[in-house]
Amino acid sequence: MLTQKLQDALNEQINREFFSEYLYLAMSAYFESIELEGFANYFNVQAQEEHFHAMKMFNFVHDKGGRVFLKALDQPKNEYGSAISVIEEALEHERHITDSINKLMDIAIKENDHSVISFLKWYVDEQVEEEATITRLVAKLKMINGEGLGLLTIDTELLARTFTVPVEAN
Ligand code: OFO
Repeated sequence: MLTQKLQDALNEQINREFFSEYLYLAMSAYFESIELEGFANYFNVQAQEEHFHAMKMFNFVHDKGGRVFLKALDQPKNEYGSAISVIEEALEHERHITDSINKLMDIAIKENDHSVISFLKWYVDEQVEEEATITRLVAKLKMINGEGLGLLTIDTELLARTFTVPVEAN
């Protein structure tokens, strides 16, 4: 069983993960509109990861005998000024998600629910990787001033990214 407080907090996080999926799909669509298909692919894959994050939590709430209540998703931003501004906003968003996972963990600790604490450790670790990946991308884009041949080279590299279900989650 989950306490009401934990169930509510997990439901809020499920909404944030689905919003992340939606946000990254909007970013992917923006990159499609400016013909940067590698960046579009990167965010399309990122959106699939977010769907996985949301569903992993969705299933966990049910496994714990709780109830999932889906809420409305906010409208994501659809227009951006440049590739680098998208990546910087993605990094900002991931920092916000890390903060929300940490707050969720704080609640699980206060409620003394060891199964939720154990479950959330996967997300704590995942956020380290999420932030590191986007931080590197921001750094690379700054090195090339976010334009020209460097931008096209990174775009080509990002075409190779594919979604794979995390091994530890199988
Ligand atoms: Fe679910 O980690 Fe990004 O938002």
